[in-house]
Amino acid sequence: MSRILITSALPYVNGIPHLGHMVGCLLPSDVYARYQRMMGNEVLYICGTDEHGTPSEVGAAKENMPVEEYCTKYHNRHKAVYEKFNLSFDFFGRTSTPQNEEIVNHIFNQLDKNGFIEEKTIKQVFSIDDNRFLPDRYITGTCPHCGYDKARGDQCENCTRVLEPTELINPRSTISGSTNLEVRETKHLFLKLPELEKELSEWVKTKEPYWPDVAYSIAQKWLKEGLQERCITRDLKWGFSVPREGYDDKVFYVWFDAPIGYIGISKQWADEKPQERDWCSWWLDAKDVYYVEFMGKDNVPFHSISFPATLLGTRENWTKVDYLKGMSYLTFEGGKFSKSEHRGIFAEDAIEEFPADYWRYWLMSNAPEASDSSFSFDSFAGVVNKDLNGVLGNFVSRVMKMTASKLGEEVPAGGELQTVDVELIANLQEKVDNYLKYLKEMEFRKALNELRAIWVEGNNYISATEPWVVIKENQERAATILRICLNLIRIFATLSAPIMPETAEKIMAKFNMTTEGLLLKNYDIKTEINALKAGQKFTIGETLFERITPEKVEELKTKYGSGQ
Ligand code: B3M
Ligand code: ZN
Repeated sequence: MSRILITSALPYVNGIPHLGHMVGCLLPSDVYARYQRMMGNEVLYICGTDEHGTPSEVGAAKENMPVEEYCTKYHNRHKAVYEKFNLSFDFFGRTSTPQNEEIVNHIFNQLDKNGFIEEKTIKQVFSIDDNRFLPDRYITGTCPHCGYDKARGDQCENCTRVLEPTELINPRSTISGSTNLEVRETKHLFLKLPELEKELSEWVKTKEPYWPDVAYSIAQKWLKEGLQERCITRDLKWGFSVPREGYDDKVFYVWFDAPIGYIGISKQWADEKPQERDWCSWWLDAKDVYYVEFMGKDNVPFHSISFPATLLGTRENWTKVDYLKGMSYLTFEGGKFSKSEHRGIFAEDAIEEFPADYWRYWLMSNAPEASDSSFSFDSFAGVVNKDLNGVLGNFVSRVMKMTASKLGEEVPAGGELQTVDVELIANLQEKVDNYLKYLKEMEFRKALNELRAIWVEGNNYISATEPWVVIKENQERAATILRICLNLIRIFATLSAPIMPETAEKIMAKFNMTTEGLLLKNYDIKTEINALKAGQKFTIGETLFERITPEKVEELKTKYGSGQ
């Protein structure tokens, strides 16, 4: 058994998650965590809300609320909606906790002790009308690299470059819109990335065979351009205070404490049950831990460069990322999801419209891996109707109804296998091996293609063997076919469990069983095809998936701003 540490990028607490966030790191990490648990491995799967920084301050001010209260309100909203999507975090915590502060301070002190922190006087943009410095998102302007006119002071989300507020062209205050700005001098602390560049570069090189191209090439691009010193403090009130004299009006930069938050949240998890949970064994001198991070591509520089450099600079043996799954973006019909423009469907609404598994299946089938992908209600309805209702749902109900009406509501005994059955087993084994290989490699689209092909095998088998015809002359042979088909249903439930946990549970409930204890390790169709024995009762029960009608699609398009 191996130990697999999995983190999903920590969503900003102020952002209401939309489908793009769901598929950008949360869902793929959940599928992977479920897969690893079903492989019999020990998993620690961590996520939480990223709470510090300007977005929270700006959001709280807009809602006229103390920032702590604001963060709690939105943290709870995130938590609730992720539960509805069945994200199986071992713990969903927060970055603004005392546990995280303790680890942030420890890491900062280590970096300082080892000479990787430097104080510098720098020029910052000060807004005269707002009477404050404008760090990060408090300032908006045109990106000097790509010309995008809504680039923020810390990063351009269009070209993913990390920026300094003073680099922006035509800058304005995000708070007041004022352009009455001036540049003033102020002191800040910097992480001396150039001094860590050589060892970081060597460390990144060892990852070449393992990291996906998106991640490796972003890291390489940064290293090629040469690392700059990174400012790790900000002129803000909301954040962790900096243990240095003269820093009363400053806090740590959110991107300094957010990735450390993975560790802080693990400590929060352990503190709940200190006798059972040892966060240190996952994070310090943990030789047997394989660490996988999931994130959107704009987060890759922070996870492949600044965070590992921060950990390297402590001269302590912190667990660093082994595999970094950087995802591209999901667009809404080719454009952006936007709450303010009522464009696109957000997670809280999505889950009111359809069960989680409809979304989980569509999103994972269309995961933006090698390139961006686009959501549309036409595609969504098409996939639900064809794959879920038409292929999987139809197979389950057809087999159960046919068996019930011809032979009764239990698995029939039947007789020996024939050539066509043996061929089915061989075909399935090949597809299952591929499916599991793709899940292991986090090639989600390919995995989902294979899963669909596995369900199709079931439909092909029943069409080829025609048990409804055979039964007229040879009841035993028909019973064998239906016994195989009923076992296929259980196999489909097991294989689908990482992607569609609720559906897997519903299917197993038809046999009066649960998904507990189902494993994917050494998955052998020859054995699994005989798992349900003759006499095992089943109930047809409810349909697994409802068709989405063209009228419903039109209604959804109007409601969520398609074609705007
Ligand atoms: N909150 C950015 C984002 O949500 C940021 C990720 C932090 S991961 C440590 O895209
Ligand atoms: Zn740009």
